[in-house]
Amino acid sequence: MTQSPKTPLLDQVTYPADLRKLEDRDLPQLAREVRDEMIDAVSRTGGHLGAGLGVVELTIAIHSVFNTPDDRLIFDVGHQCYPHKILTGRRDRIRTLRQENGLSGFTRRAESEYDPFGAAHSSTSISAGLGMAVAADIDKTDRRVIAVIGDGALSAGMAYEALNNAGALDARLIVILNDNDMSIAPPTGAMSAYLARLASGRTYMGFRDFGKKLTAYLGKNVDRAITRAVEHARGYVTGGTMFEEMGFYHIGPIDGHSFDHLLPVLRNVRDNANGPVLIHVVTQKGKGYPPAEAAADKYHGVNKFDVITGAQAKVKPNAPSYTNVFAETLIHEATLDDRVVGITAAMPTGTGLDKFAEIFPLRCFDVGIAEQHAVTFAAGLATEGFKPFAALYSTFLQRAYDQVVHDVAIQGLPVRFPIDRAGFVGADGPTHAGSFDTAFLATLPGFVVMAAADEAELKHMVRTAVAYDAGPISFRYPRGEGIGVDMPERGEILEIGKGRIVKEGTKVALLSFGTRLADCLLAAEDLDAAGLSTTVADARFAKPLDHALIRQLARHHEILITVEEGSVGGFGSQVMQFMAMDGLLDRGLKVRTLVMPDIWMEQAKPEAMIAHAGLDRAGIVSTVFNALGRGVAVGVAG
Ligand SMILES: Cc1ncc(C[n+]2csc(CCOP(=O)(O)OP(=O)(O)O)c2C)c(N)n1
Repeated sequence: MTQSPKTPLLDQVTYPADLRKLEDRDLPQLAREVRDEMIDAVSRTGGHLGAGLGVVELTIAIHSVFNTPDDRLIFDVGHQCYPHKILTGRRDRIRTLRQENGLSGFTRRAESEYDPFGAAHSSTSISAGLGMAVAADIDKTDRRVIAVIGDGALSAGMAYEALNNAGALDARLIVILNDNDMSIAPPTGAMSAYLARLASGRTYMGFRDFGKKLTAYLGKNVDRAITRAVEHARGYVTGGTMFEEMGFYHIGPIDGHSFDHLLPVLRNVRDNANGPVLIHVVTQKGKGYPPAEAAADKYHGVNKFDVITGAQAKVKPNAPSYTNVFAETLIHEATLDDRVVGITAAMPTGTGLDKFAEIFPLRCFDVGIAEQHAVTFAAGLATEGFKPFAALYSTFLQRAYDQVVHDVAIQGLPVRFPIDRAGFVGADGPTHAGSFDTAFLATLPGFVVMAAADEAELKHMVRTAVAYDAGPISFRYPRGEGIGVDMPERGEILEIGKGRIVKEGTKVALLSFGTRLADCLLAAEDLDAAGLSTTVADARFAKPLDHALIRQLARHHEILITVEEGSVGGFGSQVMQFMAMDGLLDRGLKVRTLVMPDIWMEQAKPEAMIAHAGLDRAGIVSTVFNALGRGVAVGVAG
């Protein structure tokens, strides 16, 4: 955060074309200004800080050397794209990041022509880039395609599928491996050790050999600057690296914070490379902001913070978070049952399994960003009588669907799926919303699918999952804190497929699946007050459904409303299917299924998203009134 005495350059740069007018020697100053701008913006909005700070020089260098947006620049995950947004016409909106109606926290095609590919889930950039490179080839355009991917994202299988394919196609694709030796947590696995070895200097070759190889490969025009840069970075890695074996020309490691290193290498690759090239760039996550550099997580994701001290705003919780309740309950159950093991795919803190790992280091596995592998790995453990808890966010479980179907469900293996971040997640927007898990799991024969209505229910469900060994079982719970209910000493083992009536009435039945139960109870107060006696039930299970409960609600009420924070095709659809086949719809019962709307809802506060979806107290009440042909009573549903 050094203050520059010179006149600000950033004010002269709205688009990369402006940046290309600057001299190379101006770029370090521009980098300082972009960093300051980004730190100030994120201090107000919260968001991903460390990753963006680490790629300021790299982002500037790419835009200065390549002709974006005609040349395609793809950021893997996209959480490091804030400097890119500042430099591509979005600086004036950078303080709206992740807010309702503001800029997305990730790259988004709809937002800018400088974002040729949207992301948020990791490890997609090489595949997408390869598609674009092949398209350019077929179209005979001279376009370059650059994919920037982190060392953490390189732990996912999809990245290797793409590398393998790119090598075979000999496509003109430039992959920049942004190696900061960090995922969200420290990276795990043999690949990260391999990259560290490459970067450690032991396998470096002299610059003369690099020059010779480069000349042979690129054919022409290897200037002294590049050999100097490479010498300075201690060079080109000896032949036979994994990337070379896969058909890539491999350059690096080079210093990703030095324009002297970056610019000549990028220019030479731009002008001369005809096949796939991988440039290994070493950067520091959180670079240039001391509190981030010093933090264990390099300020991967932050709340609003004080720029001077780096202290993040802390919201005092009223109740424990669902993630904590899950982790603590699992730890408790695991002390009583030594077959319980935990699995996370690069999200130890986010899932709470970091706490589990502290107590049971040998029974907890961080497999890297590898959800597919996580699920089949869990299946393997289950075949040997272990009780694996594959703790994934709803949105990331999507990636492992075939593994869930083929490796777990068809074989009836008792893998436990704690599904965190179920429902709306707020600032991360549609890529991270936990919308579809109930729909895609409840269709699978033999699966047990649960949702916790509150934190005490979550405790019951963890214990139920430990005890249930007859096949796969899942339980979903949202981001954030619980509602402050009394917590039992230990969870109960729930009867599989049995819901519960929480409040009895006679006219309206609200059947909730998950944490919308609290709003159903509030809605019931309003409905009772309006003379509509209301029953509220917590289904607990979307599969197997509680047929007796549904029959009872259907037969003894005028109207039945299902409520869930999930997509169509989930709980409500399962209930409708059952009622249709059971003849419960034949006698004039009014039914409504409240689900998330059929749109990709942009980021906003979760409460606003729930209200917009009509899944809050007011939405439930007005659904009942509309169904009964009554106007919404003033002062009741507001
Ligand atoms: C499929 C998937 N799983 C998990 C995540 C959560 N996630 C976001 S960023 C990240 C770490 C990425 O590490 P790396 O690629 O090295 O980038 P860095 O943040 O270090 O720049 C993870 C695990 C994700 N985005 N996508």
